[in-house]
Amino acid sequence: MEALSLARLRSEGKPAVARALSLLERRPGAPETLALLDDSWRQAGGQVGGLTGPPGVGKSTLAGRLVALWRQQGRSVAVVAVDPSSRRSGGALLGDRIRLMTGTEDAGLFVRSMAARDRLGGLAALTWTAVVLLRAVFDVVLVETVGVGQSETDVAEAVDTVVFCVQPGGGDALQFMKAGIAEIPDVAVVTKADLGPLAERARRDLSTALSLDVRVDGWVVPVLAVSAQDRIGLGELDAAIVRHAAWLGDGGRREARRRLQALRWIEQVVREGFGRQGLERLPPLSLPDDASPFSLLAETIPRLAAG
Ligand SMILES: Nc1nc2c(ncn2[C@@H]2O[C@H](COP(=O)(O)OP(=O)(O)O)[C@@H](O)[C@H]2O)c(=O)[nH]1
Ligand SMILES: [Mg+2]
Repeated sequence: MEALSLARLRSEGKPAVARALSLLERRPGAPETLALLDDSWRQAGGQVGGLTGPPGVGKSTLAGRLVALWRQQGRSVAVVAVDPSSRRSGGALLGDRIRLMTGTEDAGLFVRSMAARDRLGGLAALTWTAVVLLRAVFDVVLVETVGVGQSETDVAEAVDTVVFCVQPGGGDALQFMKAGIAEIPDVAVVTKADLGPLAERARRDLSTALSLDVRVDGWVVPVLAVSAQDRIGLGELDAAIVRHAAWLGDGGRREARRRLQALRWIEQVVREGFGRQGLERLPPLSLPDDASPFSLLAETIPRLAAG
């Protein structure tokens, strides 16, 4: 079969994209995979958003609404549901829900779920390469994680804009401060705003929690209330995401963020393949403007393997 190129993914659409993603999973080190990822890295036009927050907070429902909105705007969309538990159900459910909300056969919408890998850390690493590929093909990529443990920081290391979701009455704002992840969200959302005063109170708590820390990057996190059910605040959320994208576009912030993610990804892959000792032997990494992290890793691995 002819090699999968970005041009082919764009012209053949979803079936070719699905084949490319399974290539990433099955043959991550193959020359064909490397070529595809190098090209994707250099043609990274798409915006990448991430939805994170505890299970049940309303992420999938909100994802469905956002996707419908973006499709109405004429933007092509890829959705990735990341489920660190071994069940595939979460992602499949998301797919069903989104298809229900947007119509069954939409060539401009690609939905894919990723379940746990056997090895620790493997899922996050795979998610990132999938995101790199998808953002070269689609206008928007949305990643939904099942909010347990590591996944908040994992999603921050794969996307441009992290939308952090809490629900009314959950005491989440407090937990969130305790967890010390105030640097993670780029946009904060209280879901289920149709629940009334409880939602407004949660929004105030979250605003207060976030204002206690001035972020080093200088971005002021908008705190919004939305209801996916009653379609409240969706336009405002979209506008906040667009504003963050514009902010990232200023002074090369997006490229800097993506380069940092790339270096983290290399470290992750090295840790997975060579353990802690491998990491310690890793030479200091930097990624020049025109370099691809995939080629950098491919050059680094034989050196580590040689010891
Ligand atoms: N009242 C209300 N319920 C919602 C809203 N959005 C989602 N839900 C409900 O919350 C539950 C969990 O939603 P889901 O999207 O699966 O959450 P996820 O686990 O974060 O993906 C479901 O029963 C939804 O029907 C909303 O805007 N208002
Ligand atoms: Mg969900």
